[in-house]
Amino acid sequence: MKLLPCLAPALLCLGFLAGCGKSTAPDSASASAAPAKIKIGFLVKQPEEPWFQYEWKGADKAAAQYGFEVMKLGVPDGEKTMAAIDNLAVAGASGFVICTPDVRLGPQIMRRANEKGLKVVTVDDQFVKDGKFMTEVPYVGMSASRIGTKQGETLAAEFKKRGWSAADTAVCAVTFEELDTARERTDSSIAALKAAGFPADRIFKAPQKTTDIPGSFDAVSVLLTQHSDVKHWLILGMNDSAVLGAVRAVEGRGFTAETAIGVGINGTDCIDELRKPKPTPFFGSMLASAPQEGFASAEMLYLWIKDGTPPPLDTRSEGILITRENFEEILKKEGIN
Ligand code: FCA
Repeated sequence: MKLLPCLAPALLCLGFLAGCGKSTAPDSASASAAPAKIKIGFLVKQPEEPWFQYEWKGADKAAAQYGFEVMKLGVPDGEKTMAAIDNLAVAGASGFVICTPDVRLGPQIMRRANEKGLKVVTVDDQFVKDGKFMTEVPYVGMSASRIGTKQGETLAAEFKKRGWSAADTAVCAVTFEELDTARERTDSSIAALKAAGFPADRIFKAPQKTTDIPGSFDAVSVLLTQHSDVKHWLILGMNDSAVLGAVRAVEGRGFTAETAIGVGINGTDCIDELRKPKPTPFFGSMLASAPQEGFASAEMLYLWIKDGTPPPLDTRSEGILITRENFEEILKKEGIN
C-alpha cells in the first residue's frame, strides 16, 4: 500500500511551434503542427455528489498543469458505463479514471477497455472479480479501515464527554455492505466503538438500499420506529450522505445536537450542514481529500499514457476530522469551498 504522495511537479512542455518554421508555404503538416493533446476520461457513478465534483476539480487541475484534456462523464449504471467507454474511444481518449457504479462490472469494463486500447485507473471503489479485488488494476482510494476507526473513536469520545449513559444511548450504523469500501468503513467504526467499551447489543444497523440521503433516511426511519425508547443516538455511516439522511430522520423524531450526534466520511458533502447557523446532530466528518484523489488518479493515468510509467497499484489517503470549529480553515487548505 502506498500513501498518497506529494505529487510530482508539472513537467509538461508542449511543442507549440506552429508558425515558427522557416517555410511560409502552408502545407498540411505545418497547418496541424500543434500536437494533439492527450485525452482521458474521468467517469464517476454519482456526479450529483459533491465528493465526485471535487474529484473532477482535482482532475481539471492536473489537466491544466500538464496540458491534457479530461472528459468528465457521469456513469450511474452499467449500460451508461459501457456507452461512455465506447464514446471515449471514438473521441480519441487514451484511457480513463473510473469510480464504477458497481464493482462487479470490473471484468466487463476491463474487457471493453482492452478491446479499445484504453488504460484504466480506478478511484474510490475497487473492481471485484469472483469476490476478490482486482488488484492488478491501479487503484486510488481512501484508507477505509483507518478512516472508519477514527469515525468510531470520535463518536466514542463524544459519547463519554457528554456523560450519556449506555442504557439510554444506541448506535445507528447506516450500512451498505455490498460495497467493500463502505463495509470496511462501517465495520471498523463499529469495532472502534466496541473497543472503547460501547455495548455490542446497543449497536444497530440500518442497511441502505441506495447510497444517497433518501436511501439512508428511509433505512434509519425504520430503525427509529423499532427503537423508540432510545434517548441518545450515535450515528455512523460510509459517507456524509449516509449520516445526513440519518440526521434528517432523527431530527424528524425531535432529536437535536444536544441529544444525538453523527460523524460522516468524505468532508465534501456536509459543508452546507456545518455552515447552518444552529448546530444540528451532524457533529463532523472524516475528511479525505477528493481534489487530491482526483488530481493523483488523473496524473497517474496521464504519465502512464505519456511516458509509459505504470502507476502504483494501490494508493490510499488518510482522513482528518472536521467539525464546526475547524472546517472552514481545513477546507480552504484543501481547495474546497
Ligand atoms: C465511495 C462513496 C463516496 C466516497 C468515495 C471515496 O465511492 O460512495 O461517497 O466516499 O467512496
